[in-house]
Amino acid sequence: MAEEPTTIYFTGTAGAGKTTFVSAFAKWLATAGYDSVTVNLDPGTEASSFEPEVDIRDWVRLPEVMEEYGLGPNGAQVAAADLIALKVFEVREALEAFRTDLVLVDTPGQIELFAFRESSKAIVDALSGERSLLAFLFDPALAKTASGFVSLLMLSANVEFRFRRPTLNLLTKVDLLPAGRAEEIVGWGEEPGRLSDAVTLESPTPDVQLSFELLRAIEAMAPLSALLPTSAKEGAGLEEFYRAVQRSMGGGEDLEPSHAPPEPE
Ligand SMILES: Nc1nc2c(ncn2[C@@H]2O[C@H](COP(=O)(O)OP(=O)(O)O)[C@@H](O)[C@H]2O)c(=O)[nH]1
Ligand SMILES: [Mg+2]
Repeated sequence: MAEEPTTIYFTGTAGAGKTTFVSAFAKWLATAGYDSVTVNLDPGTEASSFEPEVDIRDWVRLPEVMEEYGLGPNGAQVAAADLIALKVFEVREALEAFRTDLVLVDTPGQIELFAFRESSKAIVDALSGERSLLAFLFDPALAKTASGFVSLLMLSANVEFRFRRPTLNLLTKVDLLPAGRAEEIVGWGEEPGRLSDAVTLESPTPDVQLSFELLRAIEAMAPLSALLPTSAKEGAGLEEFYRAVQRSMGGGEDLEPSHAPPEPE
């Protein structure tokens, strides 16, 4: 077991599939013999199928924030994002009760509450050290068009830039895409030329120049990282994601379970 666990923050637009993916990935890890601890940092989550080991709702609950501060749901989300930062040491203490190699952190549904608030950087720094990375989830509802894909790439680069941590890009819910579509989208990430062609095809107007400039900026900012196709519903891409995490943390392709079944005597 490593001294410091690897912490993965799952981020992406609302409904991209963060909570579902964290839940499915934790189950896959357990089945494959790896241990992990799940942390929910979304005070508004209502997913009942997912029972995280550490839950921010033990300290900050959206309905209570709404009532206490006289706020509507949106205002309460923003207030809660900062209240969470005040509870980060409680979260860390709760986490320290677990000995694990891998911590999976589900972040608030609305990405701006995580990506664009100073408090989130404080949370990430308090909860994890060098061995931490981000998983940015591409919702196929947006990623299926070339312009939507470019927008998500920008957002992913933005998150990486803000948190200064390695960022793995995942395409979620591929079970919802018609045959061949996931491959096409993944291809856009592999070859910017194909993406440029798709952008032009989609809107052959003068505005397309802007998209090209954006594309060039993305290419210059960071090499396009491969987009990993996944489906939490069908369990697709979970092992590949685990391998990508290992590689990203310099652990090579070592897939030895930390808790192999005991040898018979
Ligand atoms: N078909 C399908 N639906 C999914 C998958 N992952 C998530 N969903 C659905 O997408 C919606 C949003 O998922 P959720 O995990 O709550 O997204 P979050 O806001 O990013 O946490 C829910 O209705 C999920 O059931 C998947 O792999 N396949
Ligand atoms: Mg969620």
